[in-house]
Parts: sequence; C-alpha cells; structure tokens
Amino acid sequence: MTKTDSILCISDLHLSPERPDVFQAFRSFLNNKAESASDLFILGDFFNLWIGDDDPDAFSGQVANALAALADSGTNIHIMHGNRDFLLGEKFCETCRASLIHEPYVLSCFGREYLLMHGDSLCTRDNDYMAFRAMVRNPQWQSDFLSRPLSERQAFANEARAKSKSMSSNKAEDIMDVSPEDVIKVLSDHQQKTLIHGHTHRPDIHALDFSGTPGLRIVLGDWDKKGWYLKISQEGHEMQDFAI
Ligand code: LP5
Ligand code: MN
Repeated sequence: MTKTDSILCISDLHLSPERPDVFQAFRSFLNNKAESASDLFILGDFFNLWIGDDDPDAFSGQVANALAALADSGTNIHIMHGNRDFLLGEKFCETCRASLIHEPYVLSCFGREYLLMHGDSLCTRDNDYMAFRAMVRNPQWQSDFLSRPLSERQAFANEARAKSKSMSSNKAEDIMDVSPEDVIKVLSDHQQKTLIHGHTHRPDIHALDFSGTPGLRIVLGDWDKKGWYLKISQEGHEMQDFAI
C-alpha cells in the first residue's frame, strides 16, 4: 500500500497481556489506519508497565513484531516515554524498528508545528507525583533499579501501581490535570502554539490564549472502552475514536 501524507498520534494504550482486546484493537489500527500513514507517533504509556528491556516477556515480543512489520512497510515509528514505561530503552525500540524520541518534541509537518509531550510533567499541582517522578527519572536511580533482579523490579512496580491507584482515588480531579500556566510556559519556551499530549485520559481539544494570539491543546484519549488517534494531514488535524 502506498503511504499517504498523513501522520498519526496515539497515546496511553497501556498494552498488557491482561487486555488482549486492546492489543487486538491496536493490531487492527496498524493494519487499517497506520499502514497508510507516513509516520506514527506513540506519545507514552504504550505499555501498562515496563521494568526494563531485558524482561524476556513474550507479550512485548508480539508487540515489537507488530510494530516492526509496520516499519518494514515504510511507516516511520516514533516512541516517547510515559510515566509507566519511562524505562523503555533503545534496545526495545531497535527490535520494533522505531526511534525513541524525547519530550518536548517539535513535530514540523505540512508547514505547521506541534509540540508533543506525554503530559505527566505538566501535572505540577500533584506534589506527590512530582516527587515520585523526580526520583524515578533520576539516571542514578534508574541504573540502580535496572541492576536489580527482574522479580524484584516487578514487585516494586506492582507496589507502585497499587499505591498510585489508591492515592489517585483520593486526589481532586484538577490536581490530576495539567496546570494551565505550565502549558502556556512550555509552549512559549519552545516558540510553539499547539500542544499534543495524553496521560490525563481526558480526550478533548482546548483553545489557548497567548495574550490575544490563539493556540490549541489537543488531548489524546487512553485506549480502554474506546481507542483514540489524531490524524494530521495537509487539511489540518482530526481526532478519531472507535469502539474496542
Ligand atoms: O499512571 P496513572 O495515570 O495511573 O497515575 C499517574 C501517577 N502514578 C504513577 C505511578 C505509576 O502508575 C506506576 C509506576 C510504574 C513504573 C514502573 C517502573 C518502575 C517502578 C519503580 C517504583 C519504585 O505514575 C499518579 C498521578 C496520576 O498519574 C495523574 O497524573 O496522580 O501519581 C501517583 O499516584 C503518585 C503517588 O502520589 C506516589 C506514588 C507512590 C509510589 C510509591 C512506590 C513505592 C515502591 C515500593 C517500595 C516498597
Ligand atoms: Mn500517563
């Protein structure tokens, strides 16, 4: 199939062996939608949990094969870290024939520019999360963590998920959303007006105001009961969803 001039963005699939329906939806998405796109951007939390590229897990091998087949057909694949798979490394990306990209990433296409992020770093009112994030994004912490046995890493990760679930249920809704001032700041710092992110699981398109100049914040949805993707083309951008 020939590649059209379109770019797709997805995020928060939270792929895991416990959700074969989501993986199946992803495979259909690759065959029916991504196959004709020039580029696929995965903006974090592609996996529900990632404890290191050395985890010999069969499920991630199947995911890698699905991505590699798309890459071999000529679609460029770009993967960004999320808060659950920030340990995903170059080794896994090589297996997928994808490039690992880092936020904030400026996407230039069709004479326009978009700033791409996962979104968690903008939830600055969530003090507990910010402290946790600072700890786990520290390179020394990561190399210590990755040197531990896989069983130990898995146990820590399970514990962190359980704590996160119980703590999130007690947090106010606005604390778990991006902070508006930080959205304006990160866009201004990078001379951009349009942000695309995921993480919050609140798919929507919000208008922004840069002292009279308009901007946009496009929020991708998580894949649960529905799957979501943003299609960018010469004509502009459109958010699409489908049932899972
Ligand atoms: O992902 P989501 O949307 O459910 O919640 C996030 C924030 N939570 C997290 C934690 C992740 O879900 C789980 C971590 C996965 C990492 C795997 C690899 C390495 C793990 C090593 C861990 C030591 O990101 C959540 C936000 C929410 O988004 C909205 O923005 O609120 O933040 C929290 O809940 C953070 C808590 O407030 C603090 C987290 C406590 C974790 C404590 C770890 C203890 C480890 C065990 C020690 C014995
Ligand atoms: Mn996330």
